[in-house]
Amino acid sequence: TRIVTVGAAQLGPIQRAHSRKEVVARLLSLLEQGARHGCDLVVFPELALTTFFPRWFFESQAEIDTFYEAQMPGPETQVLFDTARKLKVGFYLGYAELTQEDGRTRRFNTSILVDQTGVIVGKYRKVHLPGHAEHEPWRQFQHLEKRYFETGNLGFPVFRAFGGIIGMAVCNDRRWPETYRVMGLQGVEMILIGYNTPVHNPPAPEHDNLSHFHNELVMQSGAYQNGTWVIGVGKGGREEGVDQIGNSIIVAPSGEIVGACSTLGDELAIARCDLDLTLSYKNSVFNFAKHREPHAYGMIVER
Ligand code: ING
Repeated sequence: TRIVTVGAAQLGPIQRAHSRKEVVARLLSLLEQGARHGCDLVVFPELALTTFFPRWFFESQAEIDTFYEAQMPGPETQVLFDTARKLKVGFYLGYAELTQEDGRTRRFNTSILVDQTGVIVGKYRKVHLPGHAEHEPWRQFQHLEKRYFETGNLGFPVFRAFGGIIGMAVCNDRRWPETYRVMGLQGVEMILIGYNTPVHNPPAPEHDNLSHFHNELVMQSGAYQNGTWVIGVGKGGREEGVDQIGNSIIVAPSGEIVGACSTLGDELAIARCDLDLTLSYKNSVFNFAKHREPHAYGMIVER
């Protein structure tokens, strides 16, 4: 057995008025709670340092950029890394990344994996950006990720950490089977996914009553079909007037939900995840080497 004790650290609403200092204090409290309960790894949501700002249309780039981190760790987040090292508990953190690359300013919806020595051992940039790029006033609220972020340019990498092979995804990525399969083909044993998911999806309100079902469906199938653990951690509650689903879950390679949050606030759900449970799926029904037929799948990667 290779047990990784994981804490799914769901966050309640982060209102616009909440400072990074206040939010980091909430993250710290969950990280310390996780350490007290023997967690090796704590998983936070997508964009976990600020409110979900793509729900608004902003004219001013300067105002938009107040929601990004130009350094990671930066002055307000350094304490998370110091605490990880002190308590020997790693974490996944979703945040808005502002960076200079290829001689220009880039903006990504990013997640990092920090190990138990407080070192960043992995980075991912969200590939599937939902929503729209232009202001759409008809919507009860905007979803301007295609305006505020570039498509991730790191692919779907996996990282050796916590005694296994760990991958990351962000929010909408979890709804696309390709996300899991690309990491599955790299032998992933645990996929960490932070999300901010509103109950209401303006383009398809008829799906709203299925928001929890769809959230669980995609992560349970992704886990089972690739023989991997999946840890999905959301924001919950009413954030700036928008209800978020919460519904954070810990899914085993069998597809079974073995841990879950049951509130819409800051809450830690913990499970002891044996990475060796992946083997009975990777060596039988989803033995890719024996059973996959890539020659038949070409259409999936055509533009
Ligand atoms: N949010 C949502 C998500 O993919 C969404 C967008 C909501 C899609 C509801 C479909 C239905 O979970 C982010 N941030 O991707």
